[in-house]
Amino acid sequence: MATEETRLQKIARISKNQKNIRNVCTSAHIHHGKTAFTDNLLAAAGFMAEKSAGDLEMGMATWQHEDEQTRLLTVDAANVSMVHTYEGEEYLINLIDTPGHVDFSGNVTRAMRAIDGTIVLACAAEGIMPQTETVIKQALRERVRPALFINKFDRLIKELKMNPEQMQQRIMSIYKHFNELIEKIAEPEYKEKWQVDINDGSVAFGSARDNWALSIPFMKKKNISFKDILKAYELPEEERKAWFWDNAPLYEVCLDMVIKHHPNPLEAQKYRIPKIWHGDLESEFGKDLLSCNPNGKVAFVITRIVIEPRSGKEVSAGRLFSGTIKQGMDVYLNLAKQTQRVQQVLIYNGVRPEQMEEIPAGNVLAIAGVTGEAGETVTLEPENPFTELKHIFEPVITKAIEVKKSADLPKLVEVLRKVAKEDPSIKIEINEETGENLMSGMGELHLEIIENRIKTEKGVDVKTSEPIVVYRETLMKNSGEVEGRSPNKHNVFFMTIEPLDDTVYQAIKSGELPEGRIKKKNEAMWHQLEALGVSHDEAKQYRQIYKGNVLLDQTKGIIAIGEVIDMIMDAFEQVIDAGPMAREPCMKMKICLVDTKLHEDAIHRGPAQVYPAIRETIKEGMNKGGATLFEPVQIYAIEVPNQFMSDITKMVTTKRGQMLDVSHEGTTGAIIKAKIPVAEMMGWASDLRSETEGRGVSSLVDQLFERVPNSILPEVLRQIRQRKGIESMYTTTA
Ligand SMILES: Nc1nc2c(ncn2[C@@H]2O[C@H](COP(=O)(O)OP(=O)(O)OP(=O)(O)O)[C@@H](O)[C@H]2O)c(=O)[nH]1
Ligand SMILES: [Mg+2]
Repeated sequence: MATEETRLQKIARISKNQKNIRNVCTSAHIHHGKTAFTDNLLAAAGFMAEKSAGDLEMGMATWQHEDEQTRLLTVDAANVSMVHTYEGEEYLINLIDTPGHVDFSGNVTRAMRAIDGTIVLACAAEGIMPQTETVIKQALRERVRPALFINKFDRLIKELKMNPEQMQQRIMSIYKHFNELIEKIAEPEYKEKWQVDINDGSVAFGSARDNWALSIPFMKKKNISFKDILKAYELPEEERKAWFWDNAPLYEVCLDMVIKHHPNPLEAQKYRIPKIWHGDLESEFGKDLLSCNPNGKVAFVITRIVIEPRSGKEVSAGRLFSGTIKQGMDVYLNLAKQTQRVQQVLIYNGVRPEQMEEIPAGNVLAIAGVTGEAGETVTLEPENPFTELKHIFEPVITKAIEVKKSADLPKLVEVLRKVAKEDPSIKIEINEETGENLMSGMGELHLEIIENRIKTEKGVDVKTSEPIVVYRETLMKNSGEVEGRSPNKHNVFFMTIEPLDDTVYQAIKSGELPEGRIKKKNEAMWHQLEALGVSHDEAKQYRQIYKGNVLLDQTKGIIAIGEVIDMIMDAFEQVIDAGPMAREPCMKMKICLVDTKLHEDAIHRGPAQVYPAIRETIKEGMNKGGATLFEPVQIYAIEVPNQFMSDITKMVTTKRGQMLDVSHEGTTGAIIKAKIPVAEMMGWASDLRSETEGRGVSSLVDQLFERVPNSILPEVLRQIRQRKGIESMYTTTA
């Protein structure tokens, strides 16, 4: 006798029907309502008690860490899956709820790899904010298609007391602004095609917290007007809830939008793969990826790792682009260059990962037993990996971290390794020599949360220093030819160093130009470089791209070059990681090996000879080329009531900041765009609060590196060197 299908069985069944899968995420400016939205969708799909859905105090279903509940904000991306019926057919919605705070926005970058469509939420009262623009950038970079949900509509009624006409105007203005951003940011092919359309249901509006949504087509179909919404808000609570549930159900309007407007994996992979995988599309593997072939070769990309605190088990969530992943399968990790075994295959049932025997291509899922890193491409045999998962911002705030009890020291190194794995936006530097461990993050809150998790979740008692800024070393002009000899004087290297072209640098920073050592005859990369304005001859000389710097081999006819090139690259990396001025990382340099004289005997040109020679040559070149320091600088949009304008202008200037733009919001407020060095940003949030009686809000718009002014350069250098206990290496000529 047939028994009733469980919810898990239903999810498993639909997971095999790729046409009926939608992989999506929420994305928005901080606190625009993503988690309330996700919670209410889960509740409607029967995964949690409806009563507590979207209720912050009761706890969001997707908040898996205590700190999220205490601070009432999302830190980690959360995967959930649910089933929705649309026009009589069942669909599996794999949804990732992403954090809005810019410190955690690396999670958004990574989630975008796993999904094909995003629901961008925008608060009806605040409108499109700087972080809204950032998430649109993050989506379009991965060819993820956006839809728009204008949230917190109730604020237009309760706080802004708008009439139906004003409401309509507000919606139209946010909708227009959203499309302008798509027009501005999208690749040429998608500028028009991916505009959202208020008349076709790719725009919805409503209240995630109050669990309702509408779109223009839905209003027409059900004959609902803006007046009806106003009236609904006059009803007593229970009646209002019932009215919304019957006439404007959030889950129905929004999930219908997802199903209709967002692509299924079969459609999406056709155009996403060429953007995110740079291998041969004509190969069998390439064809499997393009067609999302469940019977093809396995291709799974890890986008998020969770380490279970008790068992230490690593669960790697991500997207299966091709093949069927099975329990017990041996797989190859292309970055780690290792074969490992998949012990468990998990699919999300609501928020809970549940074990399955196998899951086919086109799904967001998780595997256990494999210890990779986020961004890893998991296949059956060595393959060309997916492009690197590069976040738009780099971690620029650093703290030294140490244990309180020396017995905990070995544990700390282990825990720091885990922390960096779970949150790849955290950068850890462990210095065995000095014992100084550095932890860099996106901002002060980021570091605070991680430090707290090390204490409470990982159980290591640590203390941290005041925040430190990490600078970059670079040079201002072409060094001309410089030479360096190995300690035994038998090997000579001739080099030139110059600032790297901006176009190439930007392409590396965005991840478009992959980093790494370059094998001979990488024609795909030559073409890419030529498109960036590099000559064909020079493109062929590229040997390595490392942390925004490049190494070129321009030597001719040196027979033994193949035997030393790896050592040269090692030494190049050593200099880039710790530059000659203050052991800060280097950026934006083009280092060319022009010629070399090598000892005939390999024994006299080993690492002990090559490493110091290359390091010395690069150091000499940087010196000749006007070595200097760059510092991280952030651009903020600061919203303040008009009366605080002059105080804020003063505050920006005293922080070595620069006003870039001022625009006025209505008649009462202004949005100031200002550029401020990170070194001066410490305590910014509380300064802003006190200057504006708590009414100023600032959000990060962009981040860049700029030259440290000459007037303060000697002092900055002195401080870094003093902290690191290093002698001055040389004084700058810049
Ligand atoms: N008035 C109103 N408030 C809402 C609505 N949706 C969410 N909120 C409130 O906005 C705040 C943030 O809600 P969340 O759902 O946590 O927002 P979020 O976008 O997930 O926040 P982060 O993940 O931290 O960026 C909470 O106080 C919610 O109660 C809404 O429709 N109307
Ligand atoms: Mg949230």
